[in-house]
Amino acid sequence: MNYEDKDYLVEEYDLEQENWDELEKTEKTAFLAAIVRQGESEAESKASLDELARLADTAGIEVLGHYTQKRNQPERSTYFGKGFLEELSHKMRQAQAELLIVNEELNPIQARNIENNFSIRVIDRTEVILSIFHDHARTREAKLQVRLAELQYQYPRLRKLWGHFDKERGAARSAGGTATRGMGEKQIEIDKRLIREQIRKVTRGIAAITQHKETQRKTREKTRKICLVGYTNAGKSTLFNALTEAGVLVEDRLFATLDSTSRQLKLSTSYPVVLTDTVGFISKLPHHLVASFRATLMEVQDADLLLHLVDLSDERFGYYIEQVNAVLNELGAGETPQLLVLNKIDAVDEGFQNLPSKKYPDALLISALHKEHISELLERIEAQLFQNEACKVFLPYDKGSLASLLHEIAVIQKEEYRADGIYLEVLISSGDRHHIQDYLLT
Ligand SMILES: Nc1nc2c(ncn2[C@@H]2O[C@H](COP(=O)(O)OP(=O)(O)OP(=O)(O)O)[C@@H](O)[C@H]2O)c(=O)[nH]1
Ligand SMILES: [Mg+2]
Repeated sequence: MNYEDKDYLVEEYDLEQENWDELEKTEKTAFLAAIVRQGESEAESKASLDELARLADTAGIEVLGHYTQKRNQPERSTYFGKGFLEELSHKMRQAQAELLIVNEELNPIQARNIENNFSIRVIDRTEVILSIFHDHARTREAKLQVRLAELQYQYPRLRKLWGHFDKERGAARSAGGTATRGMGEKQIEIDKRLIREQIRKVTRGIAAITQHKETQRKTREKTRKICLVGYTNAGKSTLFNALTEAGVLVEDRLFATLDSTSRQLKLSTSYPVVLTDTVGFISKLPHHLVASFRATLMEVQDADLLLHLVDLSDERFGYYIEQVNAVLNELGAGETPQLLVLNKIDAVDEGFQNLPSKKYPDALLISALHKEHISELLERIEAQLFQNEACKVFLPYDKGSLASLLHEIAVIQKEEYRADGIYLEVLISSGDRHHIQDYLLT
């Protein structure tokens, strides 16, 4: 396949023509519900539902109540028990809640049964997250990735996603109008073949992007790569801006960032270092989304160092750290060197600031917003990245090219031109030590 062919394939899936609609979310009020399993504490399930409420809020839904049912296994055909659902249906009518949001992914049969047997319009946590991603997607790459996750979610369900008001018409149109639909057809049914076709096209579009990134990556082989990772809303973009003055969008909402942005990071050596801001993680992140966002998350897999940013002002920060590490493992980046950075210390009472250092002795405390302890952070990054060692070197004058290389890759602390050569004191990374092996002074 030559270049033009590939370009053609990218053209083929045109998101503008495919209508990247704002979602039409007709339901604005909801009840939340979750199963509390044996061994799960009251506090855990409350925190998890609070997070779902925050997701709902970001998606533009007002939460009117939440309910939990204690059971060890979800009911196979309806997720919750029958009595619980009957009562819920009644309460929802009373409170005029239009939607039920379940805190886990429902399988297609469960969702259908809840809707049909209990007259409850139901969506799950995954659909809420997908709708937020849909609304926040700006670039072509993000849109393709979101679209892929949506299609994969839809495929076994054959029903429209929440807010995708007119999607079945869009699907028929983009397939060249091959599907003939009855004009008055009210029941929404999405043809599996059309979804498969779209999945193929979107996947090709993403593959082209991945390939392009791969090429870029190869040209950057020598560059050291640092990636900002963390729970959504931890302050990654704020720190990214503080370090690079890039002006990335910062917002107090979940999933403000969907695209990764990379910038040169200035350290004390002129060795090229690139810093990347990425999409935030969340617990129970839909599996399809992680898979779809592989192209965006390539930077994470490829990083020499991860800056794991944590919102210290949120009391659940320890849990978030675990969740982020779980996603990193899923991405194959569990073993990448990590620097734990506890952010938002300005929002934490001074008395509490030292507590986490017992559990996380290597962590660094900063405030990205107020640019506090940023220079310490840069020093730590440099030390971790290069594992710098102080060395004394004596170079004969015919090794002038090595001297200029040292100026690029090391921190020069002292340089003297003597009668028979150049005397240098340098900070150099362990990886670059071999350059000066033969000229070291002990
Ligand atoms: N008090 C305080 N707030 C901060 C600090 N750093 C960031 N914030 C706020 O936290 C919110 C989220 O910041 P972002 O930088 O958008 O967070 P993010 O991790 O990029 O979030 P996503 O892109 O949604 O995953 C914003 O309201 C920031 O102003 C800090 O050091 N102190
Ligand atoms: Mg961000």
